[in-house]
Amino acid sequence: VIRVPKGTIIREAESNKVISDLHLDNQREIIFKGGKGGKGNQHFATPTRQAPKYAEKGRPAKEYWLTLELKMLADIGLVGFPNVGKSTLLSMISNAQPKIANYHFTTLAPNLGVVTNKFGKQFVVADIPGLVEGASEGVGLGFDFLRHIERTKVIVHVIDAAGSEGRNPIEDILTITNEIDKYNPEILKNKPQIIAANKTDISEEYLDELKEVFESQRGIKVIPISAATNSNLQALLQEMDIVLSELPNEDIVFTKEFVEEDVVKESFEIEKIEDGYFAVSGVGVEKMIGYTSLDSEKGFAFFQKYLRDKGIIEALERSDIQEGDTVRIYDIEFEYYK
Ligand SMILES: Nc1nc2c(ncn2[C@@H]2O[C@H](COP(=O)(O)OP(=O)(O)OP(=O)(O)O)[C@@H](O)[C@H]2O)c(=O)[nH]1
Ligand SMILES: [Mg+2]
Repeated sequence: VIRVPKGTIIREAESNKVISDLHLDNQREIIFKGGKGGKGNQHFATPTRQAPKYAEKGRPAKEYWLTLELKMLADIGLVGFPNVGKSTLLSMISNAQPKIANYHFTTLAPNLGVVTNKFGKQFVVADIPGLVEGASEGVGLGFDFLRHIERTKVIVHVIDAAGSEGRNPIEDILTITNEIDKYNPEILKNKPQIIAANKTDISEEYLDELKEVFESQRGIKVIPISAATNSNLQALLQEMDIVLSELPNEDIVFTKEFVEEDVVKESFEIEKIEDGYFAVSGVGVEKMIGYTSLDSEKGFAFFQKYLRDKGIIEALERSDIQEGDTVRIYDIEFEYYK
C-alpha cells in the first residue's frame, strides 16, 4: 500500500496514459492486482491419474512503470511573467505569506492561499511561479509548473500594466497563452480567464489597449489593480467569485485512459533469422515461458493457446512461416505445425 496526497494522478509511464486520478479524500484504489498463485497438481487429478506431474506455476504480478504526478487542487491559478506581482497579490487577498522580491523567479514552487470573501465564502488561489516564453519546452521553470494550471478552474493573468520592466503586457499574455496551448491545447478551451492589470499605481499606460484587445475582442475581463497599494482588489475578488459561482462545483478529474491491452498487445516482435527459422521476443512471451511448464503436454498446449490468443501465431503466418519451420522463443525451440 502506497499513501499519496489527494490530487495524485497515476499514469502508466510508457504510454503516459492515466490509470487513476486520486482526487477524493481517503480514496483507495487497486492499481494492479497481485499475481495469482498457480493451481497445484491436485487440481489436475483425474480418477485415473491421482498424482499428475503437471502443475501450473504461479503467475507473476503485473509489472508496469508508473508515474505519480501531484497536481494542486486550487480554484484559481495566478499566472504571469516573473516579477509582475503574483505573490504580492496572493499575500494581499489570502492568508498566504509568499516570498516577495524584486527579482525574477522569486517563487520556485506554487503557493496556495485561502481567500475568504466578505460573505464568508472561501476559495483557494495558487500563485504559480513565473512562466516565460519556451516554458512548454522546459525553459525557465518549465512545464513542471504548467501542469499545475491544468487543474485550476479559473486562470487569472497577472500583468505589469505599467510595463515597468520595458515589456509589453499585451504580448506577455499572448505569449503565456501560447505556451499553455503548446503544453496542452485543452487547458484554455473551457477555462474562464480574468486579467488582473497590476502595478497601476505606477502607470496605466497599457490599460486602454488591454481592454480593447482582451475585453472587447475576446470577452476576457480586465480589472485594473495595484497589489502593492491594495487598490481595487475587492473588484478582482468579486469577479473571481462570480466566475467561480458560474462553474459547476466539481473538481476537474482526469478520466482513465489506460487499458492493459495497450501494452500487452504490441509486446512481441518476430524476426526471420533465416529461411525456416524464426525468433519471437517480447516481455509477454518471455514471462510466459518463465511460468509455463513446457515439458508437459498440458503446459505446452497452454503455451500454444497463449501464442494464438496474443496473435503471435497469426503474425508468424503473416511472416510466411511454413509447416516444420523452427520457432525460437528465448531459450526454447519448437517446430511449427498448424
Ligand atoms: N509598484 C508596484 N510594485 C508592485 C506591485 N505588485 C508587486 N510589486 C513589486 O514587484 C516586485 C515583484 O513582486 P512579486 O510579487 O514577488 O512578483 P511575482 O510575480 O510573484 O514574481 P516571481 O515570483 O518572480 O514570478 C516586488 O518588488 C513587489 O513589491 C504593484 O502593484 N505596484
Ligand atoms: Mg512570486
